[in-house]
Amino acid sequence: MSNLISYKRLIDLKYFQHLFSPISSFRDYHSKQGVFGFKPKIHSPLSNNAVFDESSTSVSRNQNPNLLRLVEAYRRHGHLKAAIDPLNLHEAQNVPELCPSFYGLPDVDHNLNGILNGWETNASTSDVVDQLEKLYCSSTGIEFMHVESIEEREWLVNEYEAINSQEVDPVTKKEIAEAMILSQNFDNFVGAKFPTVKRYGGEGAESCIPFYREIFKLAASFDAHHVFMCMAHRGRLNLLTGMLNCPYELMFSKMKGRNELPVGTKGIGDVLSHLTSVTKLNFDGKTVSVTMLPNPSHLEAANPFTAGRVRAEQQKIQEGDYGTGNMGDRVVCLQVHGDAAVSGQGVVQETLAFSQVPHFNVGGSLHLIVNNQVGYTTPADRGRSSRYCSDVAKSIGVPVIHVNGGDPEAVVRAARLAWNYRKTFQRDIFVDVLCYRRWGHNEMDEPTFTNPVMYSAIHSRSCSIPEAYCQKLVEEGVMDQAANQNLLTNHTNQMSFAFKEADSYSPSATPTYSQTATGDVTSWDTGVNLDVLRWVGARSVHIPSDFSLHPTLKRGHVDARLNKLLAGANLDWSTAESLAIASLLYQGYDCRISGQDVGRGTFSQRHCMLVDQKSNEICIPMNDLGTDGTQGHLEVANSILSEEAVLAFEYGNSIGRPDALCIWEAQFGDFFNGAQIIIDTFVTSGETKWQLQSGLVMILPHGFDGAGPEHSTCRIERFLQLTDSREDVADCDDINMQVVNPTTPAQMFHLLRRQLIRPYRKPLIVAGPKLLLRFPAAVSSLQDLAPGTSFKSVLDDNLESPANVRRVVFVSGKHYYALNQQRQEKGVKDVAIIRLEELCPFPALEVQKLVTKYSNAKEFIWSQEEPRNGGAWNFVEPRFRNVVGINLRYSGRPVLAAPAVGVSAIHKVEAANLMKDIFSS
Ligand SMILES: Cc1ncc(C[n+]2csc(CCOP(=O)(O)OP(=O)(O)O)c2C)c(N)n1
Ligand SMILES: [Mg+2]
Repeated sequence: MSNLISYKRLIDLKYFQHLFSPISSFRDYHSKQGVFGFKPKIHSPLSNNAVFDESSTSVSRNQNPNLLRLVEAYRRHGHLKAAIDPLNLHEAQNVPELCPSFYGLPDVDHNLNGILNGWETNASTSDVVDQLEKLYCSSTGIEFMHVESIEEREWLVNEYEAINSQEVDPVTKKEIAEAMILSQNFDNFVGAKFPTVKRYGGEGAESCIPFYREIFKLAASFDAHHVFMCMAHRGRLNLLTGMLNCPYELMFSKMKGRNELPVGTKGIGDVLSHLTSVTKLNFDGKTVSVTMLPNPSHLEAANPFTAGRVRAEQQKIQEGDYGTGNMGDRVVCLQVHGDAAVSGQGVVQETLAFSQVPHFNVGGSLHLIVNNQVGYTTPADRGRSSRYCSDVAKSIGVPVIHVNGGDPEAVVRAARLAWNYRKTFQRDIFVDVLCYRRWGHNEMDEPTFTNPVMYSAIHSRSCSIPEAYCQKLVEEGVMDQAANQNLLTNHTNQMSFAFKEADSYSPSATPTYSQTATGDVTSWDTGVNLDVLRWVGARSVHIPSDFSLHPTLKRGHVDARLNKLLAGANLDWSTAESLAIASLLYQGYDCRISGQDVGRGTFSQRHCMLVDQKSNEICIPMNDLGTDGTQGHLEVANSILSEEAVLAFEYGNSIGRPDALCIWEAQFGDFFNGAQIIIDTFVTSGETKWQLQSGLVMILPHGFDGAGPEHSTCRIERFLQLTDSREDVADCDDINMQVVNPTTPAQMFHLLRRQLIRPYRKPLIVAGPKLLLRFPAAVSSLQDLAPGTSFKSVLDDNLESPANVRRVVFVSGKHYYALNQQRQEKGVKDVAIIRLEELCPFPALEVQKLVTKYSNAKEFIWSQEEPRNGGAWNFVEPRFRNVVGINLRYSGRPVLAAPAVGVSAIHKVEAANLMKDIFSS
């Protein structure tokens, strides 16, 4: 629908009301009432305001359609002509739609009421064009006509035209100039003192500093109490020291190669350009906390992590979907991107894709693109297929403001518009600041090898952006040259002092969660009173009387669970998982389970979220345990089909809510590898690099059942390789993450509870069940969950005569059941099968005890269903040899290029061979 038609339709009030009808009709997520962590948005934010003056506005619009078309053309296409490149490298584009003659408009007077903001009287066509050129084709170009909602577009027109018609006040001008000149001074100082340090300076992009300042200032003035931000390397050090109170002593100490962590801290630290800060800023008596989160070098990976961290904070203070007000009013997400990275990295799209999705929405993120028009050596036309580096924003229909970084006041206006838009609509918005990069990718890199024309423009500039702006303010009488010089001298003195102090600087401790794991191996009583378990178990399937439950679920889920609880036996996997979660909720802990289709469960096993068969309403029974409000809450976050961004979001959430159980489940185990970046750079190494403890649980359905190369394995070998378990001495609790392959529901129950009961946090990687979810032998009793019970890292066999055992088979995961079944069928009595339920930390002590127990055994075997180059073999073999002191024989599939064969007949032969190897000799 063209805008013209849409405006005409506005005369019809019925159509108008239809536009503002509940958004839930478009995105109803099954629930009109909402569930924990999601409140349906019933009214659009402005529905009570008169955005349109129905009578006069529409009449004048309809009386002068050609003028409206011209004005609309500027709003739609003005950015194509805007002077947004400070290097002026591109020829101005001729845009025919911006000529009055295109619409047959003579230069006559028009009534502008309702057509051009702030112009209520008559004006000539040429006056209108002048005004439109100023608004839409000077230092700022805005793209917003792709925004779906007419209400938002109207708002944007009004707000943009109003903000861009205002003069920036002299106080702000001075603050802009000072912030930029100090940033430049920092770069000059560091350049002189540390000529070989890669600082990825802010030179050429200094006008981003006033952007940050304006956002922090607005946050404080609107009573937002926390901004969480992520950014890559460019200008990061300038922001950290110049505005975020990162001590110069710390910065220079790090530049001198010293550790940013206090002496005695167990950790490896991170590189200079990943330094972080947590600080409070004060503006006009109002404060706001700003946290610069850590990030890995993998560009853009920190975006979803930041969003998850923000959402955790929002839950903590019960904002928006968790309580009152709008999401994002008090906790704000700011993401800073580079131009090449934002166009190239898929995680950007994934993160935007969930930005408006229930349980992932943070009330909109503010995005700044530090667009220096080059990525390493790659210029824009090689770095993307789209016109703008920000074009991914259009996939979610949010506005983009392109602004010339050479005009810092325009950048500040863009910041204001972005803030107001996000605050009003709780949606993302992008500000694309076009600037330049003074040096090569880093300060020692030679940029003219590859971009001579761009760098000839950069080198021939008569002065820098901060200098040009200060000069302008001096001419305007806003700034005093001498005072400016004074400011610089003081700043340089301050940095010189810090430079000397840096050698003796001792960094302060980074807060860690409660306690850190020790060098012990501990066991935790994670059992629960049986009456409590019966109660919460029954409530986990208790639904309101007027709820229309699917008959199959009534029988197979609700009644079946109640019967099992009554009998206290045959508890299946899903019941044990529910009991773990529900008992934690009962104790007041919150839980969040996220991933694709987790509410029902990929294998239709979980059903912690039930859907009314008549109304589509959702019921999450575990959120009503009948405890009079003392219980915690379960958030069921059925996610978009992403692994990387969603896992990073959950990791961020787990960092922000160490007091809550946070579970991410992959649809099938192997799909985790879409999130490998997050696993490598956050999950496995976040604690050692940044001292962040995460108790995130990753459930990865695993097991060879003939499903083929994919869907068979969670590549447990890769997780084991990523641990810092040692193969020469026994492991302890203080390991970077735990990797388990539990075989009974009770074991899963204890593992989940252990995550919260312990006073420290470690990520838990679970090779999760598929077949075992409903396997008759893989069941537990209530007694297995009783007080005094706990997770067992090794499960011994229960043979009557251990002394008769001649062969001990060590195994991990569901393969145990196949071996056991075969043993029973063959009546074998002298083969013991021992399950390693926890692979990392490697349970050397328990294994050693069992080796002693089966002292007459002649052979120790490792049997696995995975190919030899997969599974746990390469991990356990040296540990058995070096730590336990026995040599294992390998029994399993031969090496394979893919994890599993795709031909079921071959799979069956292989499976039979595994049994033969153990029991036929
Ligand atoms: C995922 C990933 N791939 C490659 C790199 C190597 N790298 C570091 S910076 C950079 C260029 C980034 O360009 P841009 O996003 O425009 O930021 P700029 O350096 O220009 O500020 C590249 C390719 C990286 N850090 N991360
Ligand atoms: Mg760049």
